[in-house]
Amino acid sequence: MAARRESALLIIDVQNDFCPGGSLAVESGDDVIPVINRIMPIFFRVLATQDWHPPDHVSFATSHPGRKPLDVVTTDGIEQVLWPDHCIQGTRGAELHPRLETGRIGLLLRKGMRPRLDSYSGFFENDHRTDTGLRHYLKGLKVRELFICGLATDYCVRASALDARRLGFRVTLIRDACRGVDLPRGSIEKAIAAMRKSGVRMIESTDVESMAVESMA
Ligand code: VGL
Ligand code: ZN
Repeated sequence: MAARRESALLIIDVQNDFCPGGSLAVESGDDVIPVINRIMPIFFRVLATQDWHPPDHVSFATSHPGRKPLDVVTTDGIEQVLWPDHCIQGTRGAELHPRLETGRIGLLLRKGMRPRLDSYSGFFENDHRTDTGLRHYLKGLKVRELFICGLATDYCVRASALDARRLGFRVTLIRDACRGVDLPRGSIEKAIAAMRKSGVRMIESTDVESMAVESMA
């Protein structure tokens, strides 16, 4: 149940660069903000991630002469989709969106900080080995269930949800509190299917609200 101490809300990458006007804008990305603000108070714990890249990051097309955004390269044996420069440490684009209420965020975890290694997931970087520490934090607090929301459904939300399942958490995706890039086309749908297959439950934010009412009744 949503209000239990063993469950937490994990907000992925609600940053200016992923919202309209940003350098890697997700269509209607900012529509998730009022939804997330509304459900945050229901949760005993709220955590958030922040994509936080150095200026010459491996995921930027500009770091690979002759390449353009959405090209795929292999670096150090890892397939890397190339993106426009985004979420550069210390820039306005990297800040959490100003309308996102941050008062109840207990942990803000930055990821993607290594110049040559990207990190979509909040748990492991894209080598699937380098640990961000998030699982130890959650384990230490006896969190067993995660409700996940944010940007982008087909990249960082997907990777975080799949890793959380692999690590044994119960995982629920709050669908109307997520938006995706959908590049290449169809990738949101594919991401939803992959998450479902791994055992991620799909709900809407109104379901969270009614669960909380039930649990307090
Ligand atoms: C993301 C692409 C590149 C995301 C981050 O937050 O989903 N996508 N960096
Ligand atoms: Zn990134």
